[in-house]
Amino acid sequence: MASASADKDQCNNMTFNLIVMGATSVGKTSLISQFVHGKTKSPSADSTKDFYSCKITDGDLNVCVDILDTHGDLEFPQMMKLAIQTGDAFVLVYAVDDKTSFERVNCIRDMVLKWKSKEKKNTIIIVVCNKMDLNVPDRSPPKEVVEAVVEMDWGHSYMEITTRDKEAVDKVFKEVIQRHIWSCGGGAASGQRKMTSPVEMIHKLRRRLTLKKLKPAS
Ligand SMILES: Nc1nc2c(ncn2[C@@H]2O[C@H](COP(=O)(O)OP(=O)(O)O)[C@@H](O)[C@H]2O)c(=O)[nH]1
Ligand SMILES: [Mg+2]
Repeated sequence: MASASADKDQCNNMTFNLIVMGATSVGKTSLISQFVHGKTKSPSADSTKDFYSCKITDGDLNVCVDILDTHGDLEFPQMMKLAIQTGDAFVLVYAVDDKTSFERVNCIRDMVLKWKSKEKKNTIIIVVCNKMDLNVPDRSPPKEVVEAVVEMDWGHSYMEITTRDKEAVDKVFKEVIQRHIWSCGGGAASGQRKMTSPVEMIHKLRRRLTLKKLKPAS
């Protein structure tokens, strides 16, 4: 389904930016790694890489996806804002054994809606509950509550996975792609392409802000 090194010329149908967000250690990097490389790499082995380009084929469609792997708490609000504003779709991840990580998803969603207010209708958000292999008894919040909040109150897709299951991981990305295709409503057929790649901007901003942070106050 996915090929990691996308040749953008082959993406005759569309290109879009997908941002994966959530608290630290919920499995964001593992999710992307499983999708792109077919295995959950040791995150430390790949800690410097946070941007992936891949091509997804769905039927006749070749969709190029630029995936941004964010760090648990984006260090600077400006970076968080930039990441959100450049994203077309968002996968918000929480872990079934970490109650506060669902609260984090709630906060991130609020920020996404705030900073993408002009295109609210087209903003795709998928909420993913990860680490289902842990079989956590007495989940908090309970599954029924999460499903009701995410699907009925918020109107987003909700999926439960373990990043160790490639098939389940692929389904998450397939859902994103399908929602994107629907939201484009004919963009694919007309060969619509998005040319901007914001990831370099985010890297630059991150470097600039890190330098600023390191600079002693005068
Ligand atoms: N049990 C379990 N552990 C997972 C799963 N996905 C990721 N992890 C582990 O959770 C830890 C954090 O994963 P990582 O992908 O670095 O999380 P990130 O900080 O959100 O990028 C690592 O030790 C992973 O091996 C999962 O589905 N099940
Ligand atoms: Mg990570």
